[in-house]
Amino acid sequence: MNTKLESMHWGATATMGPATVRGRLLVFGLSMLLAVGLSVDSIAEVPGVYDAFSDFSFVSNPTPDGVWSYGYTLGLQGTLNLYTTKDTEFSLSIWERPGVRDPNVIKNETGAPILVFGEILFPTSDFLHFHPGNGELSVIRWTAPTSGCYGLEASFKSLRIGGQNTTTDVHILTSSVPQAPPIFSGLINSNQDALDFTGAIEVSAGDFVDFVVGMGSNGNPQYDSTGVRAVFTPFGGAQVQIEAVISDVQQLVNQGGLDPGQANALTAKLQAALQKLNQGKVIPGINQLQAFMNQVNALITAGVLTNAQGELLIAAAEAIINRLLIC
Ligand SMILES: [Ca+2]
Repeated sequence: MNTKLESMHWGATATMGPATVRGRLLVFGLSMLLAVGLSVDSIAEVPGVYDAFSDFSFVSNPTPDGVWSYGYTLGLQGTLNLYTTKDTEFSLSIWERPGVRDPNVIKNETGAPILVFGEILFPTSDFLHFHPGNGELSVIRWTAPTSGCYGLEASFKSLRIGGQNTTTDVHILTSSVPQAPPIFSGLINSNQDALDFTGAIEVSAGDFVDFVVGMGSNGNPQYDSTGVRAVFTPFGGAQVQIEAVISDVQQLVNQGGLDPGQANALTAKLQAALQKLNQGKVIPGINQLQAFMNQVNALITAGVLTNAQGELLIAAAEAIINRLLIC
């Protein structure tokens, strides 16, 4: 057993506790794919999506694109002190302070699960590990590269699968509302406990969102290995625009252009798009909008909708897709 870990209290055992090119170039590429009707489901790197796990950098802190940084504070809203030291114990990629294991931010970059001390499971996807110190909060910071609206999906989860329970407090803070209470706070009090946050967040370029872990209700950082997943997906005002198209469809019913069944079939796709976007899932939302456009085209072909009526709906859906891709 590793003595460094034993002495560092990161929570284990009975002895202690291309640089990704983002933005318009890739947006353009995606638009081209859409234009020729190819599925975009298979695109691994969705433009403008920021994922704490897949974007993790062991090259520099902050990451080379400046979006993610890893550090600690001495209290909620406190000044962020960046971790300056790297270690690779257990084949893990560890950001920490010189000679001090906790607090930290850690990724398993090996592609295979890593089980430490038979108790802490470092997964191969989704969850970075972070751990509080004795009073220090560990922080993963996302700095907004551009202004706009983002869907945020976040989860906190105890990474311990045995032994003593994880007891941590977890938070999401944003600088876009200075000194405001966290937009999310919760307590993890047992192994494999998980807490989820899904919502939309509006930011100006340079604003940050912090994912924070503290030592929890027992005031002790031992056994406090906590996983965090955070995915930002850009969208901008699309929900409001989709609601407007739903109203347009209803208006066509009122005018006698559509029967209620046809309208329901169209509205169902728009509602599904809304649901996906509210979950921060842009590409599935776009797929629903494309299904809506296909159905409108079929209704034009069948003579149910006039060209003018149909093209209005299609233009509205296209505008929403463009906005989703550019925001
Ligand atoms: Ca604790």
